[in-house]
Parts: sequence; C-alpha cells; structure tokens
Amino acid sequence: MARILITSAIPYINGIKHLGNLVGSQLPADLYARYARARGHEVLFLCATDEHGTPAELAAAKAGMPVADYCAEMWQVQKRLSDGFRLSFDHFGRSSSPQNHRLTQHFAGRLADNGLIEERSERQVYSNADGRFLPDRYIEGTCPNCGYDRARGDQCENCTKQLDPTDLIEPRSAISGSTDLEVRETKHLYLLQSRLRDDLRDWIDRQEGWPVLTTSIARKWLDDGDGLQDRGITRDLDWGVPVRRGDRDWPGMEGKVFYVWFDAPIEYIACAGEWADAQELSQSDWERWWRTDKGAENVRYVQFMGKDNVPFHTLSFPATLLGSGEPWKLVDYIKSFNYLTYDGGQFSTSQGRGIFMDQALELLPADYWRWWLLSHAPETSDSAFTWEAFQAGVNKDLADVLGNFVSRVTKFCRSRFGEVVPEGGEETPEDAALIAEISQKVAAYQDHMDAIQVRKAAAELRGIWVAGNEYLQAAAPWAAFKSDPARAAAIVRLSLNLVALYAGLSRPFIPDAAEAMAEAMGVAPEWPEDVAAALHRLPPGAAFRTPDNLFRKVADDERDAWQARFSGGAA
Ligand code: B3M
Ligand code: ZN
Repeated sequence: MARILITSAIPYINGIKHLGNLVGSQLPADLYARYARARGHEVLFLCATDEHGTPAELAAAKAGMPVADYCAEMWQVQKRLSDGFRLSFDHFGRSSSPQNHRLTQHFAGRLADNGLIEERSERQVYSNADGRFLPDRYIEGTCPNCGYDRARGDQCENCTKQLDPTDLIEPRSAISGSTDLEVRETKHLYLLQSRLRDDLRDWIDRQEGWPVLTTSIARKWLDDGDGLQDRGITRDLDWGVPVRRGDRDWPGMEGKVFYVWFDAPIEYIACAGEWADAQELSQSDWERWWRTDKGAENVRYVQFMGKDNVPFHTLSFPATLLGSGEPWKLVDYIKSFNYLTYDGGQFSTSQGRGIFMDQALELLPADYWRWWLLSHAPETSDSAFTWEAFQAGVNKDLADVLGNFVSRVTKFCRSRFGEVVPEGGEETPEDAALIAEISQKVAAYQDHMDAIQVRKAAAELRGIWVAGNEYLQAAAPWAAFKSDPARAAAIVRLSLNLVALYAGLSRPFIPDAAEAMAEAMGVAPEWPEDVAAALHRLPPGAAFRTPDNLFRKVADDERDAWQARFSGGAA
C-alpha cells in the first residue's frame, strides 16, 4: 500500500467547463484516484476553482455582481456539476481561500528572502476615470493593422496580431469606456526563474517514464533561451491575493495582488489545508502529504492537466517550491493531455459551440459521458468528439456489450432458476479457459491503469466485457438447459459472478452502473485481487436481484437533434 497524492488542474471560475476541459484533467484524475483507492492505496485527491485574475473580474462585471459573490456562486455551480459527474475529490477547494492567501504570501516572502524576487519599475496605462491601472486586455481601441475597432491591448481578435496597449488607435478603458488614459510609472515584482534553470533541468532530467508530451514541452522552454524568463508575479487588480512579504507589508506594493498563475498552483497545497480544516484534522495531517520532512517523502504525487498548462507545472511551480528552500513535495509524474475537438472544430465557450458539463448531464447520465470521453481521451494526439462516434461508442460498448450481458444472464436465470445463484454442474475446460482469459486481461488492465494509459485501459476493460459476452453466447445456457440443466446452472453461476467482477473492475470508469451491478448481485464492488477466487465469490443459493437495464441506446433522431442544438450560435 502506497500513499498517492493526486491533483487535477484547477478550473477557472468564470463559467461552466466544456467536455474538452473535463477530459483534459478532472475526469482522468478521477479515474486514477478511484483505481488507486480500489487497489487499497491511501489517496488524497484534490481539486479547486481558480478564482483570481482578469477573466474572473470581467465575468463578474458582465454578470453585474461583486467578484467575491460571483466566485462564491460559481463555485457552487462547479461543485454541483463535479458531483454530477461523480468526481470523487476528497476536497474541492477555492484558490481564494484564506489558506491560499497565507501560503501564497509565505512563498513570496521566502523567495524574496532567498534573493529570487526583484522589484522593477514599469510604465503602464492608468485610467483616471476608473481610478486604476488597466491590464492590457482591459484596454480597447482600433487595431493599427486591420482597423478592427474593438482590438484589445494584448491582441487583435480580428487579425490575431499581438499588440501593446500603446499601439492601439484611440485607446479606451474596457471597463468604463473612458478615453482619459495616461501612462504612469508603477512597480512590480519579478520572480527570477532563470536563476533556477540548472536546478530545474536537473530535476527534469531525473524524471523517468514521463509522457513525451510533458517532457518535450518542459525541455522546449528550458532550452529555448527566452523560455525561462524572469516572470512578473504581481498585477494591478483589486481581486486576488494582496501582495505581502510573508505576514509583513511590502512597501510600494500597496493595492497590488499576485498574478493568478503564481497563486493557482500554490492552491494545490492550500487545498490540502482546506481539506484538513474541513475534516477537523490537524496541520500535521495535511503536511504529511506535502512536506518531505513530515512524511511526504513516501508520497507519490501525480498531476493531471491539459498540455497548455504543462510549462507552469514543469517550470514555474517547481521554481516556486525549489526557490523557497523549504522541503516541499515535488510532483513525481505529470500526466498531460492534448485537446478534444468538437464536430470538426473547436469547443468554444464564447460561441456556445460544443457541450458543456451542465448540458451533458441534462441529456444523459454521467456514466455515458465518462465512458465515451475516457475511452477516447486525447492522449497521444488530439481526439475528435462527433455525435456519430459518441452514439456508436455508447450503443456498442455500454448497451450492446455490457448492458446486454448483464440483462441476458440475470433474466435467463430468473426465468429458469429464480433470483438465486443456481447450484449444480461441474466446471468445464470451457469455463477454466474463460477464467484464465479474464485473469490475463485483468493483469493487462491493471498494468495500463498503473501506467495511467487511459485509452489502453478502456480498451482492455471493454475486452473483459466482450470475453464474458462471447462466453455466454458460445456456452448458450438456454440450449444446455433442455438437455443438461446442471450444466446450464454452472454457466449461469459463472456468468453472475462475472457481473459481480465487472462491478469492481468497471467502477473507476462508470461508477453508477458499477454500483447498480454490485447492488443487484448483493455484494460491494471490490477489486478482484485474485480473479479466479473472485469468480467463485457468489455461492450457490445466494440471492440476487435482476437490475433494470443499465444503459439505453442513443437513437438516430436524438443524435441529429443534439448535433443541431449544440452546433453553436444558439447560446
Ligand atoms: N485554471 C487553466 C485551465 O483551467 C488554469 C489551470 C490552473 S492549474 C494550477 O486550463
Ligand atoms: Zn487587427
């Protein structure tokens, strides 16, 4: 038994996430957490909302709400949806928590004490009407390149040209529309990441077996001369973690907050503190997950994220931890994902294109989405969501293979032997061959899950379901029953045991259906550490219940209607 710390990239607070976001971090993290728990490991699985930064402020302004209220409300929404998808976080925290404020300020203080933070003066646009400095994307004006009149200070959306706010013609504040802007001198803090380049390179070089997607991104930024530039870690915003040096004021930094990407990964640690506080545990209970001087040297720490988040997790966050000079736990394995595309294009939050978490759960229960998304996880390349593929995957794997198997064996048994595991009959070579085949497939399934090879694991699990189906088809208890009822009883007994076995094995992917299968068989969904023994778990005479159909099929007209509804523009 090991101790495994698992974190998923923490979703931005502004708005409901789409299925591409879900399959890129939270969902595979949940799969792994559920698997690790099932294998008897001690797991701490953490996620939170990422609440600071310009997008949160803008979204709150658009909703006409104070940003703190907006975040509190959206946290509730995201929490409800993550429960709906059965994401089994031990704690779903908030980066705006007091724990994260304290810890972020603590890290800044340590980094400053170690000479890794420098104050630099900059010239930045100040809005007299708004009484504040404006971040680049809060400034709008006409693009000098294409003439688009709503270009932002960082980029023109129309022609994609990267801009400086001073490039804009007739610049105005995106908050008030005021053109009363001036350029003022302001001070910001910079994290001198480049001084940690050698430490970071040594650390990356020591990692074995990381996904190529992770290490190639990390090395690109390390080796590229500009990649590990010193990074501004403060912003002129109202909402965020106020800049302090540990528990002291930071002269000259009044009214400023830390940059969202500085405090967001620190929330992984703070979230463990939030968890401990919520559970009424003590400081040492969370520190044993995070401090290598307090027990975390024995922890395996695994992170899940989309590829765009990799540089922050392979370089910036480790720089914060290493630079503190304190014994914080560094990540042991980073599982990163490519993108899921939607019906030949991209998911688009602004255009309402694609399926969002709330909409998905209105259409079908979580298991349908979990199974399809995980079995098509964008691991080695981007993968494509299409309604045809979704319909085919659900109908074939879930309804035709797994659902049909469970329904056939339970209904046949009920009609011939009643709702009890039938007695009699000897185990034949055919049965022994199935047990051997399943044992070997379960070993392969475990290997893929241990290696966090999500698609391969899904394919192996599907193969385990198929093997049971083929066995039942070939053994044909309905035919045997006429000439040799005892033989039919043995086939049915083994098949009912397969249902119980499937409950344990399938639970990381489809937790609700797994519960239903286990409950029908009158057992808890357990991991089969010994497959042969597990396939004799239900004794003759044990009662079971014929479950309702586990899965329904997606019909063609339904598929077409959904495709039309989520094509965008309808938002
Ligand atoms: N919120 C970006 C994202 O959701 C960002 C991740 C933070 S992880 C510390 O993709
Ligand atoms: Zn332009």
